Amino acid sequence: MTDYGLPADYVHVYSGKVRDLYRTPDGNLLFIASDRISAFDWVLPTTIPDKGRILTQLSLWWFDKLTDIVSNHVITTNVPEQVAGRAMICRELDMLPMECVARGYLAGSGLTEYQAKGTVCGVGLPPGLKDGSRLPKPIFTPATKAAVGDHDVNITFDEAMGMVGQEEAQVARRITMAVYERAAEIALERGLILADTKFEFGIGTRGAYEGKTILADEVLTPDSSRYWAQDTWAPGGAQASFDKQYVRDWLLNDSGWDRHSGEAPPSLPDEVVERTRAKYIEAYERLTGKTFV
Ligand code: Q0N
Repeated sequence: MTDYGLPADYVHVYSGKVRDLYRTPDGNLLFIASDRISAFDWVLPTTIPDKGRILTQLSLWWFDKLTDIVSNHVITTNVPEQVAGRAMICRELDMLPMECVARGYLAGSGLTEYQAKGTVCGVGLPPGLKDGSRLPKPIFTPATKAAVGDHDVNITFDEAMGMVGQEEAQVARRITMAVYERAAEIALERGLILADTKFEFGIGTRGAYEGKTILADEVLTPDSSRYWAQDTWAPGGAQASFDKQYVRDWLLNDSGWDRHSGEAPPSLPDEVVERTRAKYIEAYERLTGKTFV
């Protein structure tokens, strides 16, 4: 958790690998995107300048593209000056205890399960798919949230129903797939494949939001999604990560760090930081068509 020098009446409630949550004086949540970056399940000792602002602005742009499909938790971006541009004041929701993932392509934990069992989250897939293959149609692949440092665990739709109830699981699946299809179409118009993406939902507790399923967290950022450049996409091996490829390549090939040693990773050289920052900005600018300032 970073010390943002917030006013004393903002109380820290949670920090993930890259995000920090505070309670505001009027009982809402201040959701802050830090400049921290993770790789190989570690938070790296180096930050990426402007990353929090880039991802917050991208997430807000996406929320606005989705309001006809689902309401979101954002109340205002009028936040304390210390976190201007990188934070949102959000409604407090009763969060669903699962991650809602949509996949249109095979990669990551989806690929791993497919290679072992021919399924992803219990959904049967045709034989012959490769790392990076497009799926016959996009699938809903929920996962349980793991504690910081642990991987999320894929679950079946039946298990999701057991956790949140049949009605809520169906609503979350319907919204997840509708948002994925909308976002993938927009991304492709900009030359980007949205291979998969992860959402968090909560249930509204008061007023017009009471009982409604609301989109929370940050959405459709390179941290919550796999974006691939369409012009270099080639199934049959891992695709270049749009944002973290320089970080992973340097850590694996040039840093001397052994990721299986249990040792924390080293700090990143300036060139890797700058190239990584440029990829986050490129994602923002390609998707939104706006210049990042
Ligand atoms: C909330 N988290 C952590 C990944 C893990 N609008 C909300 N209302 C109530 N609680 C939360 C939100 C939001 N967003 C989310 N903890 C509380 C789970 N996430 C946080 C982001 O990083």
